Amino acid sequence: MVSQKKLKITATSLAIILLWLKTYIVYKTSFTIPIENWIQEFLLFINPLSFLMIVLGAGFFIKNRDRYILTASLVLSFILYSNVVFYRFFNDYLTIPVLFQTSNMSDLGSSIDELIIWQDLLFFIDTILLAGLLKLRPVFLRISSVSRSEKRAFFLSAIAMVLFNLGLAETERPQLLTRTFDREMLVKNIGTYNYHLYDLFLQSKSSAQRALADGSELAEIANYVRAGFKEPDKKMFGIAKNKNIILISMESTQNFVINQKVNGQEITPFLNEFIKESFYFENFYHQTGQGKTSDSEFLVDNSLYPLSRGAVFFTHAGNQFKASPEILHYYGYFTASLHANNKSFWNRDIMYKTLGYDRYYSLADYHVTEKNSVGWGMKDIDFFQQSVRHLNEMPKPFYAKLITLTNHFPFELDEEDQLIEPYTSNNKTVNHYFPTVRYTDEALKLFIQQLKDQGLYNDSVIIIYGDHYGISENHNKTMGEFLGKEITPFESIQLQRVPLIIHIPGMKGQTVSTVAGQIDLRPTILHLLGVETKADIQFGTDLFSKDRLQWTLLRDGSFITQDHVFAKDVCYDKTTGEPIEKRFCMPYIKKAKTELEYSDKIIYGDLLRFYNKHDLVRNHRGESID
Ligand code: GP9
Ligand code: MN
Repeated sequence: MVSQKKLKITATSLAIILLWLKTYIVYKTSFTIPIENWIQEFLLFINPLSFLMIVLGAGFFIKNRDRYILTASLVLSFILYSNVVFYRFFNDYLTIPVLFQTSNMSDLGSSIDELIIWQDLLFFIDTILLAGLLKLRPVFLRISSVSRSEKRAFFLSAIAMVLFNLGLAETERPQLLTRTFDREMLVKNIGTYNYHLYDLFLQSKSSAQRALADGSELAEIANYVRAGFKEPDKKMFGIAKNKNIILISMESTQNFVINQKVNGQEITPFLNEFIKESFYFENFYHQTGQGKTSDSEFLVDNSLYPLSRGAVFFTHAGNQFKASPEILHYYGYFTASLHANNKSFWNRDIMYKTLGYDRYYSLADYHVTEKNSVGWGMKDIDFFQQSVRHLNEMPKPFYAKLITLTNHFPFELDEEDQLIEPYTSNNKTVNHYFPTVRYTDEALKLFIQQLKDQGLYNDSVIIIYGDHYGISENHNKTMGEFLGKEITPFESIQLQRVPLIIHIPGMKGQTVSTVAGQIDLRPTILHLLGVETKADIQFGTDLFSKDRLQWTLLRDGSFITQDHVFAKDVCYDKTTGEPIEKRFCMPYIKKAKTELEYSDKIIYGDLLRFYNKHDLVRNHRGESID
């Protein structure tokens, strides 16, 4: 009765098990995927399974099943192996745009010999084994066929596996697919194969929209923005020519903390003083969407609106833009972004190249230890301290953006860094927000001192802005208690104000109440440096322009004018905060719709590719491009 001792298995299951185990071994040996707890380890282990079940299960419907299984195994092994080779060089996972980014690929091409070693044949060992087993059908193995009910059970378990994986990933990493566009996080949670499917979906969607676009749409948009162009203030234009620009993005910092106390203690003692010697914009709004920090970066550099869903840093990193780093590079500036996080987070490594940054100082450029980290990563004080060294070494003049991190949800802080007591309510998030804001304020104080010590302070325009809200609408009740007023939709919009502080060496401080948003920073900065933007496609207006229209538009279509706020389809009187007839907001409702539509068209259609580099250069030489 030899046959009873035979291991009974289907060819499909055999291929799945081999590929599954191999993928997990490759995760553990060829990639560096940080694992914080056993759930993450478990997710990593199970994440290839559902995809493999579906792909190999498709073989049930194919006549020559053995050949299908072998081909699938070979193709999947090849995809996995390509990722390994790419990772050896770039420390990142493959994306479709990257495959077409020729400069990246030529970097890889020149060192391909060093990246491939003969031991790599091991990556295909399971396919070879599978081929052998299928051919020889050894005595210990009985490769059985599958009945109709077994097939049904198989696919039901595959679907259950997909749901289980996604459900667990969502609890471990909320809003994984809608907002956390970090490749490492995606691979960790949904697995390398599903990640490629997701990437393929994003790619085909944006290619279709791009393919249908033509240059004529740009002409209409150009007419609109140029008609709205406001001349810069003559006194301010070029006032900071050849000075460095130091942009500081303050994580999750809303404007209500400025000149505000908690438990009788100032939340931002340093900034409260610093605004006295700077231009302080008290009606400055963030305009970000799901792309959060990355959206704020996009707004600041491009003066375009981010997208209503997804992060443009992720979905349209292959587009052409005319971002300020690219323009300033042309003017002899060294342009850099400094942020002590994983370089692929928010797809920054790729998007920064697209935006024309000369250098990205990311995690690898910082000495990050357990001691100098908290919450999401490196503590702000240490980040600034190490960043000063980078600033010192940069060619001058530079345009450098520094992105803080400590004041990130869930607002964790080590005991020794807690300079003020938390707020006392039954809402932990709101309570802990204040000590982390206070910590970043301290970090800024030390940073400004270091700039002075290094002789950089007087040669630099320092621009500090909040990237987006830190306390979401879910906490309106506690916020209402803290501020002593009910948080209506009107107040909610007012809470979207973030600090904007512009310090220009030699200029006196001033509080400016113009209604403004992050979209206005690009023209403001370029004009301060003496760069014309008259012919550019941008939706913002110079903050110092005397003719500014008092208006700013948020990504969800809400807007703020001198006298009104429009939110959730209701027009509010700004002085009373009470709803009034919609007709008062009417003229701006149309403008809001047009601007968001135009900006989206530019991004989805990649329209700035029709506004070519040659024009950019001529435009900035002051020549007409029409
Ligand atoms: C991550 C940091 C925070 O690098 O910029 O991103 P957020 O979650 O605020 O968009
Ligand atoms: Mn942020």
